[in-house]
Amino acid sequence: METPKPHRALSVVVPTFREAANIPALAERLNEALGESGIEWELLLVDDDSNDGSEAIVQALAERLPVRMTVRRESRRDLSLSVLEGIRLARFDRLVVMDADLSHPPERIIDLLRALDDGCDLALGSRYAAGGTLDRAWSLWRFLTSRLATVLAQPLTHCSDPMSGFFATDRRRLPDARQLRPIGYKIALELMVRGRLRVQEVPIGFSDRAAGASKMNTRQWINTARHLHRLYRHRFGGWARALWFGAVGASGFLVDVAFYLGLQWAGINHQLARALSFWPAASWNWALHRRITFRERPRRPRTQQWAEFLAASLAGLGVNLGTYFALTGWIEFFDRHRLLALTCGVALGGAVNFLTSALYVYRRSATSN
Ligand SMILES: Nc1nc2c(ncn2[C@@H]2O[C@H](COP(=O)(O)OP(=O)(O)OP(=O)(O)O)[C@@H](O)[C@H]2O)c(=O)[nH]1
Ligand SMILES: [Mg+2]
Repeated sequence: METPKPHRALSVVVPTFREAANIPALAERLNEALGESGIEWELLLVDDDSNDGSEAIVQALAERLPVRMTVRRESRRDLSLSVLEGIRLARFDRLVVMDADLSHPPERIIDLLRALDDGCDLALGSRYAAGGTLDRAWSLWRFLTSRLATVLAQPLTHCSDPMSGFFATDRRRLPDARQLRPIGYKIALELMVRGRLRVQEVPIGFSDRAAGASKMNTRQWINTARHLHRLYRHRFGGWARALWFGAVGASGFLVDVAFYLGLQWAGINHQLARALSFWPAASWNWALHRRITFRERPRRPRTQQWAEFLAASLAGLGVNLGTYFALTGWIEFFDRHRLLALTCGVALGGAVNFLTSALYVYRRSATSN
């Protein structure tokens, strides 16, 4: 057998939370995938205090395979911070990061390493690159949310699957951990954006988790949104807030339409449905701005701030409609190009809404009431 070449050695870092059912199969498949390559490897599991018997399973496996587990005992679990911990503790500089649930095929690691050897900083396992596939078991909801997150990350990177959690890299090419501020699940995105890494994508077949339950929940989705917002501000500075404000407004429009149609479906006439659907949509926007867009601004009493935001939204709506009526009523050019008038109204109304929000509703000083 070929003797292991130390420079090709590899640490496989895997964040885990309640993955006892998947760990043995993961270690075995890694052993099969890497065993014949001559690559010296270790599997380092970074566990968020799962308390599900994982530690005992790893101890038993460690008698035959190069597997170890480090346990974080932080008050709040966090996938990205677990991965960073693993990167710090790994025995080798060459790293692969992947999930424990066998969604990421260990057999593709060799291809990721080949791409890394070709000279990129990070080789990314991609579901959406040509040749990549998704599990058919994905629900429509999961597919749509995944695609939405991917689209929102597009201005930050040029790859087709920036939300992927399967990648190979070299620790020496990564930015210093002190420059990183990840939150939640998207550690590859954090490394690529803040480290300005050269990325090469490798298509993979992504399967649904082999066993155990998903750890993705509403809090994690909010964390993903907060993370994206942080990266936007890092990349685009102050403009990112206005951009983000617009994106939240667009999502509010969807809520508006959903309520408008839902209420009519429940038997309410269209004018009343139109008048009612404004409130949940504006409340949705208010909540997202409070939790994400203006998160660092001082917290003020909810009801008062909510009422102020609704007033600001109504003012924005007034400017929006007023602009449309004025332009189409008074200027013949706009009467011939009404969509342009509509766009001007939306832009002006949005600007009014943004400015009143930034300067008043979510103001910096909590004492200027
Ligand atoms: N250390 C740590 N690992 C986590 C945490 N949340 C998830 N993980 C692990 O991160 C990987 C990805 O989590 P998943 O639950 O598979 O997330 P997902 O792939 O988006 O969703 P499903 O595949 O549908 O379950 C798995 O190995 C999890 O065990 C966490 O808070 N801390
Ligand atoms: Mg998974």
